[in-house]
Amino acid sequence: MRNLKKQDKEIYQATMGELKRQQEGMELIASENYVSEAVLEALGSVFTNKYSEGYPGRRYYGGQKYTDAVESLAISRAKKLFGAEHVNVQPLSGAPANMIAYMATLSPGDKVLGMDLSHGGHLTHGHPVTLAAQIYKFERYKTKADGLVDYEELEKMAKEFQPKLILAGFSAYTRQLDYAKFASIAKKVGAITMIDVAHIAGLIAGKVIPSPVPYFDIVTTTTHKTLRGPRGGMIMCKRKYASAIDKAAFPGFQGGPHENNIAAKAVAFGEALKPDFKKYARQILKNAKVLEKELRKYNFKIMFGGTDNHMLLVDVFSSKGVTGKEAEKALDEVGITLNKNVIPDDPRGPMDPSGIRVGVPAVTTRGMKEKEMKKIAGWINQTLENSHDKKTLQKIKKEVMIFCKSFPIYSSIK
Ligand code: DSN
Repeated sequence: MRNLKKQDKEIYQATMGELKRQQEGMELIASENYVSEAVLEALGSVFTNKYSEGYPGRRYYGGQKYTDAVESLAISRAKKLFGAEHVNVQPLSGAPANMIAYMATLSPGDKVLGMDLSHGGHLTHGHPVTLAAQIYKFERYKTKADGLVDYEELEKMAKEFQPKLILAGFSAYTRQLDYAKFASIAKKVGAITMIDVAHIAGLIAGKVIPSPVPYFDIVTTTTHKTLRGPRGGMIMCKRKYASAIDKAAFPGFQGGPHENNIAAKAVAFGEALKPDFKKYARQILKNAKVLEKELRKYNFKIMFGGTDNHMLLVDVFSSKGVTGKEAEKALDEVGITLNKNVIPDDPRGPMDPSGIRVGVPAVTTRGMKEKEMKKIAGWINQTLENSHDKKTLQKIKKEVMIFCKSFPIYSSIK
């Protein structure tokens, strides 16, 4: 980054600080990952200079030879990766992707049945603070005590509520969804089906968990979580919804697409099509399982009955007497980054909930395996059992830093 270094010391220093933080810290935020240097290069490319409203072959401005090429490649690679009938790679991120999907399928006032936030759902699936909740009418289904979605209740709610759209997908839910059940309930009430796979897109692409693509009308995702691409969104859908989705993305909801980001998506999809990505996805599942087993040994209460994907929701308040906020802070102090999270029907508030969410996609990218998961579980336990003991936290911090340095990332960036 020699130009940045010469021209803008403040931004250069902040960037190097963040690089060091990522290199020396243990990243356990379930929605984060490390992209390849090729993805970073595409993201920082000259495509950032270009306006390209419209779609390949039908743009509003001239000079689209290369933007058309990268966007077409991104689309065809995504289609191959997920077996989707239609793909739109323009959504700027997950929240816009969901808004675009709502806009393409619903009219103001229409009803949506989505997953409750405290049971693993996402803000954009109808939380009252969002714009979507002001435009559409959301009802929310929950999970049962065994951690699985309550499909009986979902069917009952669908019959009573008569939603136009049934929404599956999540931000903190750790179990495999029964896609066929969603599709059959939706069919009974004549609802459109939508699933937000932002968290598990990489596991679907790596073919280590079942794909919802054949079952759902609309599939939204981000590209920067398990899929290990640049920050961004994407929508896949059945041919029937293609034109409505494209129109809702542009001109309905967004302006000019970010072609540098789309180029980086194409690079990431190219990587995900390679056999190594399957190995990566398989290792994510193994790592999450080992982490679950180890944390149980330390008497942590694991929510939803365990994990079938890349993350765990842990009730630290009932297990260790520390709140989610205290746990996040103490772990931050030792260089382990994760987020506080509500647990189902959390008796505590969202700013200081009972739980933490722990994810393994980033550490798996660094090459950490089962053996390393055992160490991580040990550090989490030690930290939370000694959260007020500065000396112990300092000792753990040093160990975590030395450990992370032995799994290097971005060593060529200076
Ligand atoms: N931060 C992302 C997640 O964790 O799901 C999106 O909100």
